Amino acid sequence: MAGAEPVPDVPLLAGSGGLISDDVTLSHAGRRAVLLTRDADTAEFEALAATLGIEVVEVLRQSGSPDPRTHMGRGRLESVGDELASRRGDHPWADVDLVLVHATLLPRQLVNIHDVLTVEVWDRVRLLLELFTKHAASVEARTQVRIARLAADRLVLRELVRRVTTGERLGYGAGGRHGWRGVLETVNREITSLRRRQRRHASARRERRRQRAKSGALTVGLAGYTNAGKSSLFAALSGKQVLVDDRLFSTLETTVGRMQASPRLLLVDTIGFIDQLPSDLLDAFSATLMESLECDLLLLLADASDSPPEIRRRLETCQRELAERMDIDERPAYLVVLTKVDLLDDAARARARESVLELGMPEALLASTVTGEGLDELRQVILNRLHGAPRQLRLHPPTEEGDVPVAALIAELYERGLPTEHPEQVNDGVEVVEVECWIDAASLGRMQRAHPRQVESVYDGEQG
Ligand SMILES: Nc1nc2c(ncn2[C@@H]2O[C@H](COP(=O)(O)OP(=O)(O)OP(=O)(O)O)[C@@H](O)[C@H]2O)c(=O)[nH]1
Ligand SMILES: [Mg+2]
Repeated sequence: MAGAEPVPDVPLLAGSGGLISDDVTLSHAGRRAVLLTRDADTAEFEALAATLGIEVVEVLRQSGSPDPRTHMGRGRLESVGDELASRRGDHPWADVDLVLVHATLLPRQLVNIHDVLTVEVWDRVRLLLELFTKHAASVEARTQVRIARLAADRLVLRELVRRVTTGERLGYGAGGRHGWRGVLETVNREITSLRRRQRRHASARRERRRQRAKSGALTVGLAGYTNAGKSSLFAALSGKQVLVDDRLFSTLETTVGRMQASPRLLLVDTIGFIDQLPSDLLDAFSATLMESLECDLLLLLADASDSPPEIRRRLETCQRELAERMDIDERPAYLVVLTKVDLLDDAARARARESVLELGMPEALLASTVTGEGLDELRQVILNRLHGAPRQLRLHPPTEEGDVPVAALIAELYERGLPTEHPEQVNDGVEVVEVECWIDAASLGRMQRAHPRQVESVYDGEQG
């Protein structure tokens, strides 16, 4: 505990970080902000802010290389600070109470900028943290977000402690040496206890995954940039309702569902990627993410309605994240799926496909969850990749004690695999029934052992 020391005014700087209370659910909707940037393209950053309901009233650009102390130039910052300090009611910045900086700042830079501007300052990390806090719906996701927030706050606190220790000028009157130290200790303790809780979540998750693998189920993970359409595709293939929204990072937790008509095939929807997601933040979500990435087949999604350079950039981000998270021999086989193709004409589709090939990735499949285009083909390709070609099975009617009716064998086939079409009328007395069915070798073996004489494999694809 910080003891009797007043809790210093960190939250202002830390984007109302984890320090105020256990449960930060501040809404930022309706806030107005000024955006400072050294880059030309701030569209994605502004979209992130808009997702929180924050309006960017002005974008101030400054070219040149970042200042190591303040990122933006000192002079520029001071003029923004003066403008903020002297504004009146009719000023376009009248209601601005937030300055966004389009960069991932060092703690030192964040503190220095705040010293000059004296309003709340968020960099990219802060913005993402707010977004994740808002969207975290499950206990596990909330734990993860809180760890990430505290970890970010801790960096700032360390900087403040360092300043006090080295006797540097202090922008924050409230916290003396003991004040910051006390808060830092509280934060450290809380992180430790949250990490313990998170490890419990992670091991429960691992156990569920182990159980699934043991039952012989195969998993198909969905991955892709945020807003690529993962949850929509998951819902279309599994029939399970999940949150679909045109906002960034709608999904922060992992949902598992069965692929329709293929009971032993599990789909896993999860959090999306974004360029330069701070690794602290993504690390907090690592267990969640890995549940989707450690799969038998990965669907790598890209929004086909993005421009070709944007498609490439986003797919490259996914590739990079995968490479960072998994060794090359652990990485799953994958398919590229271009989503939202209902929004594209033929020429645009061709360009989108071309972008995928340019990255050296395999030919993409096209899909739309709005029109349903491509979904059947996608299901077939998934089944083919996981089970090989469908097998031709011959089901024999019962002849001896212990044998079961052919109808029961068919029911079992639906449970263990997926017949390509439902067999015609079954006459259980006499007739042998031929069925074409996707089924993996292990499941077929189990069936054959359970029903000796009755399940004959006529042609079992290429798996021998
Ligand atoms: N036109 C069109 N829109 C789609 C399609 N699929 C998804 N969308 C829209 O794209 C937006 C994002 O879809 P989601 O399924 O939530 O995307 P996500 O990848 O799960 O997003 P996050 O969880 O936020 O990372 C939503 O507004 C969807 O309605 C599609 O096939 N066609
Ligand atoms: Mg989603």
